[in-house]
Amino acid sequence: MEPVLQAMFDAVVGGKKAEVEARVREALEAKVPPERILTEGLIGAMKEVGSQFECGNFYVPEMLIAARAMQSGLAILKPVLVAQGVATAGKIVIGTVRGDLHDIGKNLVAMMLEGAGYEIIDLGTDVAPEKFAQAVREHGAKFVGMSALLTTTMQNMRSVIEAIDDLGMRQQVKIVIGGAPVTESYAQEIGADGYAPDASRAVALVKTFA
Ligand code: B1M
Repeated sequence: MEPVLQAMFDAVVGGKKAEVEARVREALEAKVPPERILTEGLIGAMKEVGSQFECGNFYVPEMLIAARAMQSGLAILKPVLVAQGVATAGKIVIGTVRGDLHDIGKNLVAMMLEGAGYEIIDLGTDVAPEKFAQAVREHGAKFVGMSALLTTTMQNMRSVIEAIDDLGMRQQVKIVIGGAPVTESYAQEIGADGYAPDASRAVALVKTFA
């Protein structure tokens, strides 16, 4: 890994927001491809944070500070990742499901979809099933994207599909799910239309439904 990416990785793990921002700018100026900045410098560091948490070296505050540092780096990268696509490809209601506060992956998926020309209605985190369903109706969305990072909260994805069905709108939307504990077989089990393991494959999947 280039020194600038290694420095960025270390700064995210250490929760050093200003340092992360400086390294992202430096890497962009040095013409490091944005995809490598994202996957190696930023996402790679969050995986390391998760490992440190699992071994008991990090606690929730360290995880939170690292997440904030990562997000400030992402904010600088966003204009580069998001192409100038005109939002004509359809509306997508997206959110992290009830009980779950993790939003970095969801934000990344939203950002990549926006770059692909979709209009994003981002409901945020800890979103109740009824709120997803109401947003589909209110905005006439063609797609729903759900994210979950906890094995406990991924169960709430099923409730969102039921809530959309209850409002009689299941046939008008394609439902895509993702997040670390989510799998293709889980998507099939709950009746979602598809699963994507990462943000770029989420875009590719949504495009197949166009
Ligand atoms: Co939490 N956390 N966390 N956490 N956290 C995990 C998820 C965990 C795996 C850590 C660990 O133990 N190794 C673990 C879950 C265990 C489990 O359920 N199996 C865990 C835990 C236990 C918890 C708490 C319960 C801790 C506690 O309080 N004791 C608590 C729960 C709070 C809650 O949600 N109710 C908690 C809290 C937090 C923070 C708030 C401190 C913070 C989140 C801050 C934030 O998001 N704003 C946090 C963080 C940062 C993490 C880790 C370290 C990093 C997550 C992340 O941002 N990854 C995480 C460990 C890990 O994942 N290795 C961990 C980077 C991000 C780009 O990846 O979100 O996976 P990810 O998204 C990817 C793909 O999954 C996919 O594309 C993205 C980009 O490639 N994807 C989709 C995601 N959504 C998609 C949707 C799609 C398609 C693809 O379609 C719509």
